This record gives sequence, structure tokens and C-alpha cells, in this order.
Amino acid sequence: MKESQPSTIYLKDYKVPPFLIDKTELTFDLDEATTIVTSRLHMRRNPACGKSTVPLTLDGGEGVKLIGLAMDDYTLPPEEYRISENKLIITATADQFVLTCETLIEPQNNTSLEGLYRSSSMFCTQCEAEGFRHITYYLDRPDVMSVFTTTIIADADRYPVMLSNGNEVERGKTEEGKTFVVWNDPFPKPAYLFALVAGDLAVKNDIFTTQNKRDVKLQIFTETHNIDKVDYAMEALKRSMRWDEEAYGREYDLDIFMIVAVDDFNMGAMENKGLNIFNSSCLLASPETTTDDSYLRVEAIVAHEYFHNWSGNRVTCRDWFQLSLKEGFTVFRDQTFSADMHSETVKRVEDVSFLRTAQFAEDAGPMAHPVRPASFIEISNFYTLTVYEKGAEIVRMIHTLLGAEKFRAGSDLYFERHDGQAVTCDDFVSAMEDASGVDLTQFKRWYSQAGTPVVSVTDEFDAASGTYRLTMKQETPVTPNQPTKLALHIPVRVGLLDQSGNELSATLDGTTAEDHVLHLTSSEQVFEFSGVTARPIPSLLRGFSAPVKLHYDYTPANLLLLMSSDSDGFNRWSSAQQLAVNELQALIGQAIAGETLSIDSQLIDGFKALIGDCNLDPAMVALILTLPSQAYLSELANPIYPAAIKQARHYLKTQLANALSGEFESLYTNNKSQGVYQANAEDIACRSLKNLALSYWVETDSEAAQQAVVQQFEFANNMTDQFSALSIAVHSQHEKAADMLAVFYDQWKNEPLVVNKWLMLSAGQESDDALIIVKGLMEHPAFDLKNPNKVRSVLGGFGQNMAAFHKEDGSGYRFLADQIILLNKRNPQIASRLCTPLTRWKKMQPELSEKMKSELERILAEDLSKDVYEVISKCLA
Ligand code: B3K
Ligand code: ZN
Repeated sequence: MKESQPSTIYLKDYKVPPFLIDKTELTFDLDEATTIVTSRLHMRRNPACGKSTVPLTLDGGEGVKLIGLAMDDYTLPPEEYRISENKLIITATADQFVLTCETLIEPQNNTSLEGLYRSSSMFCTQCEAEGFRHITYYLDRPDVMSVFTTTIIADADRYPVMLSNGNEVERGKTEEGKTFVVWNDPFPKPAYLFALVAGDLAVKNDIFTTQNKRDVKLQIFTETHNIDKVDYAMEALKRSMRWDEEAYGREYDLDIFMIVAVDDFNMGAMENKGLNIFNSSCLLASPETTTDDSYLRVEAIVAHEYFHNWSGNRVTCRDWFQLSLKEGFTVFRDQTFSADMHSETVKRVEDVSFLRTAQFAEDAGPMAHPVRPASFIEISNFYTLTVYEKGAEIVRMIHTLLGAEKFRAGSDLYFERHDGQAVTCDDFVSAMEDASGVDLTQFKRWYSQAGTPVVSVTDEFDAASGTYRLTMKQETPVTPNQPTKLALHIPVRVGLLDQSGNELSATLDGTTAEDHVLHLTSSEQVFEFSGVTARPIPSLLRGFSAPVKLHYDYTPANLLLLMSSDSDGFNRWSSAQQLAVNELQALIGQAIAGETLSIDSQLIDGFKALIGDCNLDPAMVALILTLPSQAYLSELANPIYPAAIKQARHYLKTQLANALSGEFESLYTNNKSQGVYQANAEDIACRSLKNLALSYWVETDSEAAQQAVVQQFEFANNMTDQFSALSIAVHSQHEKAADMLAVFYDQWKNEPLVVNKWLMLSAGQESDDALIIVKGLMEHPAFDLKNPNKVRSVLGGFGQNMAAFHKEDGSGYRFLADQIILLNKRNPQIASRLCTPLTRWKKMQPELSEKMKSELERILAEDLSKDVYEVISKCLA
């Protein structure tokens, strides 16, 4: 452990910057070993700061070597500045000056993938959140916005493509015969949106004509061997640009929009102004190498990064506590876009399923934090599901409270009022309030209060008066540093069904309708409906109108009725999930007690009826038939018994498979398509139902099912079907699984993105030898510790491997802890992410919990990066 621990930064300490940088002129003399960066910063004191004596303190980072410093034309001698804890401090400054700063950096030794680094044979950058300071000294904070001009100098033979933000304004040769290219971005921006790329890249060109008939040049750059896989992303980009014009009235501003794919990237993608940089796994797509899920992911991420041009770039964040201002809003925008492109209900089910599994777990763990955190040690740790996904739920609730029209008026006002500014979540809410007249004072608590609220509902029906009363209570559990919780404003969308499943119209507060939004604002509240003709079954929280856990004592018959008849597609799915959860929780209890497992027949009956209902979208049928995941069951459990969860889920799946084997076989056969692969909603739906059916059918003794898996694997004309067959073989422990894995690797060993899927599946095998397999994978030629995608595949896959990770002897925990220690210095962001499975230690069954804790303590004893230190220390607090 270090002597002194990293310090905490608080939102309450925010102060405006003492200096502003009107113009930033950068010159990069690119070289793999040592790149020289010269910056000319046109600075002045910030009139809003008031104090004229505050010294100039610039942010820098480890690995940045200062080799020259001048103020206007005066070279500063060493006694006129100092460097302390990565800050450059200059005491005496004029009110206005040009600071010239020369730094030396080493891109090829940069393994953190922050700042300027090498990926394959190219140079690229990642500056959000605080990466720019690893390039040069700067006021590296989002409320300092500057107009950037960037000159790139490099050897044109090796780096024919040299890109930065904005427009190319000049190109020529230096005296030494190198090429230089000058880029200018006319829109003031914070340093986190700066980008630079240089390499020998292929390009695909296109044009988008905006609603005002301006032609925008679109370019996607990749390494030459990948350029045949960008057509889908290009079409997705054009759909996104059109959608943002139609849905939000937002038109693209520059004359050129570029995307570059890189292999080594810490996350999915980055919205740098006019020059998005993507993890190649989130951009490249072809039917042979890409699954349906990945196609949808490419489309959603292309849209997300593009949408940031307004929600993030034109209007940016004042400070990093406001991260959800851009991320929550942009996730909401990309979710709506994907819903519009495909199916609204399917998209909602997928998003909620993810939220309830992963964000709810985060919100219940030691890293729980509000959507607008009050403090952090390392901001990279706060690119979380809470900031992104729960943040998007907050925006969605505002949409519900205002209605579509007023929400649009609110977003128009927000963009108009704050264009070119760095603002706060409060500014966003104020624009929504001012445009709609809706008071969101209490609602704003969602931004500052962590934890997932629990809403408990009871009801009473009075037949004589036709009155139906719903009593709702809300309670938010205690989270770190927040011992007391206030009542939230929770919009609960509700409908009523009669005992045959028909929608009932009812009157609440003078409004008669089949669907009402209840405003739950107190800790306990009664809602009284009149004109109710029969005892209703409530359909609660329709569309998942708020990110809460809902408790209502439904009978199995109620759930079956909602599952078959609710007009709200989301609640049909949710009711089926609840039915399965009830069944599984009973089985888990039996498994823990060592009893013989047995189930009731309701779920089987429900599934049978569902499969027979021809009116349903096959994608919805597939979702409803998908059992709650082990991860979701773990989130619901306390304490978690991993082996019992695994046993219960496997048992239920086998029971359903045997009881409905004929149905699953028919579903499989009837949804087999022979046509050319297309990534459209209809075909994706059929493939998902077919493959889900196969995953059940194979759990029976049917020889035909075993053969079907092998046949599909061998003859599939697309990756979705081939990889599904392989996964089914692996997870059902098919006798040919090992052979199939070997054949698959051999077939795809030259396609790194496919190899990553193979690595993940291999690491997720639930076998007694799983840890040996994983260790072998890390020695495999396909593995590379420097590549985050590969690390995520193997160690991420292993972290989700319930049996192997939670092995009783603690070997899984020890192994993961070793890898975290190994990566801690090399790539702190990735190391910190790998800690997630260990952060659940307090909820584990006692023997496992102890073992996890001692691994956490072992990690804490190391000399840790800020990233890992923050997670581990909070975990053990
Ligand atoms: N804004 C980036 C995320 C940056 C993460 C930095 N550690 C991608 C996105 O959310 O669009
Ligand atoms: Zn984003």
C-alpha cells in the first residue's frame, strides 16, 4: 500500500476556472518512440473568477516531459515555474498572454490507452475524461472551451492519413521532407473532445444531405483489411443523422464527419468532435463474422456517438459530476432511435432486463452512487451503468411526466439556451420545466439519491361503489454515505384488467382512461379509481415507467393472465419473468436445503399457451421464453448461493424442455430461414426464436436435437446461427462441443473479432477444468494482454462463469485478483473494471464471501492506481 492515498474530489468544491483559453494551437511531430507536442495557448484571466492573483495551474500527467515553456516571447527559466504532483504552476502571469509549451511523450510505451497511443500500426488518441493532460499541460476540464487548430507532421509513406477535428485547411511538406496537415475546428470545445489519428488507412466515402440541403462528407476509416465491413455502420450513421433531424430538430454542423476504427480501445467508442473513434468491435460488421446482437450494437453505438454532437459536444458538461447530463440523455436518445428502427417493446425489454440485472446490482453494492455523484477519486470509475442507464431512465421519466410534445419543447429550449456552453443537470431540468410549466423540484432528487427504490403495492376493491384503491409505499435502501433517504417523485403507469383479461376503463382524479400515470410522491399514498365494474387485476409499472423494484402479491393465475392478455407488451414479458422468478426462487430454496427439486405446472402451461399464440412477434415470444439469467437471480438473492442458482436454473430449463419438447422442435423447424442474411427486425426475431427453441430442445434426450446443433453449426450462412449452435453445444455439454470449438477457431483464426467471441465462450465453459482452460487461453497465441477486447473476453467471460469463478476453494477469486494486480499499472481503467465481480462479496454465501474479502485485501496491499484503489477501498469500507 502507498504511504499517502489519493484524494477525493467533491462537487461542492466546484469553482469556475481562473483562466480561459480562447485558442489552442497544437503541433504534433509524430514519432513512435518520442513525439514532440508544441502547444500555443491563447489565455486570459476569467472575468467570472473575480480573483486576479490566482496562479496559473495546468494539468499534466505521468509520462509528459516538459521541454520548453514560454510566455509570449519570454522563455520561462526554471525558477519561474514548478511541477508538483503532475501540475505545472506558474505564479506570475499577465491578464492576457500566449503560453507556449513543448512536451515530449512516448506513444508506443503508453499502455493505459489514454492520451496519444499506438494501436496496431496507427497513432490514435483517447482524451475523455482526463486524457488530454497525458499529451500536454492544459486546463483539462470540460468548462474550458477553446477553438483548436492542429498541425500533424509525419512521414507520409507510413502515415498517409492524418486526421484531427474539424476541417482540413492546409497541407504541405516540411523542410525535412515530412508531410504536414493542418486541421481547424471552428466550434469551441473542451480538451476531452480533441482527437488525432494517423495511419495507413483505407476509407469509405459517402454523402449525407441535411434537412437544409447541405452536403456533409462522411468518411469511415479502417485498416485496409477491414474496409469491406463498414457498409452497415455507414447506413446506420445516415439513419442516425436523419432521425436526429426529425426527432429533435438537430442538424449536423461541420462539413465533414469522420469515424475511425481502432483495435485497442478501453471502451466502445468516443464522440470526438467531427472525428469519432471506435473500438473496431463496435463498428465492423459482416453477416459471416457478426452476430445479430453485434449488428444492433453497432447501429446503437454509431447513433449514440453521433447524437453526442449535440448532447455532449455543442452543449457540454460543466464538470465531470454532470456526466449524466450528456450520457443519460444520449443513452435515452439512442434507445429511442433503436426502438424506432426496430421494435419498441423488444428494445424496452432488452434495456430493462440489462438495467435490472446490472445497474440494480451496482446500486446495491459498495460502489453505489447517485446519477450525479457528489464525489469521486478517479472519474474513469464513474462511467457506470448508474450514470448511463439509470441516467437514461431519469430522462425517460421526464418524458413521461411532460408528454412527448412538451418534452420536445424542453429539449429545443435546452439546446437553444445552452448552445456553446458547459452546463449542469440542473440546467437541463430547468429547460424542461420552463418549456412545460411542470414543476420538477421533487423529481430532481433522482439525480442526488443513490439506491433502487422499492415500491410496495396493496389493493382493495369495493364492488358496491365500484371503487378500486391502490396503496403504494416507497422506500429507498441505505447506500454508502447516504443513511437517510427522501421520498422520490415516481411516475407509475397503471392499467386495469378484468378477470378475462379485458382492459377496464376507470376514473382517477376526474380523468377516465384505460391507462393512468400515478404520481407517487410520498412515502405512502392511496390512489382511488372509480367506475370500476369488476375486481381488477392491476397492470403496474407499465413500460417500466420508473427504475424501481415493484412488489405486489400476484397469484400465479394473475401473472398468467397478464402474460397472455396485457395490452402492455412490456408487462406481458415482465409477468412471465415474475412467474419464472417465483418458480426459480422456490427451486433455489430447495437446492440450498438439499431437497429434491420439483416444480408446479403453471409456468409450463403458460409457456405452452404462449407458443400457441400466433399473434405475437417471434422476438417477444423468444424474450418471454428466456429464463431469468443467473446474474439476475443473483441480484435478487441475498445471500447468493451460486451453485444453487445454477442447479435450479438448469433443472427448470430441463423440465420445460421435456414438457414442451414437441413445441420447441416445431418452433425450431418453423423459424429456420433459408434466405440471404439480413439484419432486419423480422429476420433477427426469427433467428432469436429458432435458436432459443434449439437451446431448449437440446436439453431433451432427442438425438435429432443433438444432430440439429451440429448441422446448424456446419451449414449456417451467418455468424448468428453458427455461433448460437456453438454456444448451445458448449453450454449443454454436447459430446461434440470440444471438437466444434476447435473447428470454429481454425475457421476464424484470422478474424480477431470472431476470435474474441470464441475466447469468451471458451472462458465461460462450466467445467471442472474451467480455470485450467482460462489459464490456457491466456497463453494462447490469440490472446494479448495489451488488447482490452481480449482481456474482456477471457477475464470478463470467466467472471460470469458462475461455477468456475465461485469455486469453493477460492481459486477463481485468487486468479482474478492476480490479473487485476497484473493490469493495475499497465491499464488502470481495465483493471478497475475487472474488479466488478469481486465487489459483490458482501452478498455471497458466508464461506465464499470470506474468500473474496481476503483477495480484496490482498489487492489493497499493493501499490495501486487511483482507479483500482478507489473501487477496492470502497468495497472494503
Ligand atoms: N464518452 C465516451 C466514454 C468515455 C469513457 C472515458 N473513460 C463514450 C460514450 O459514452 O459515448
Ligand atoms: Zn456517450
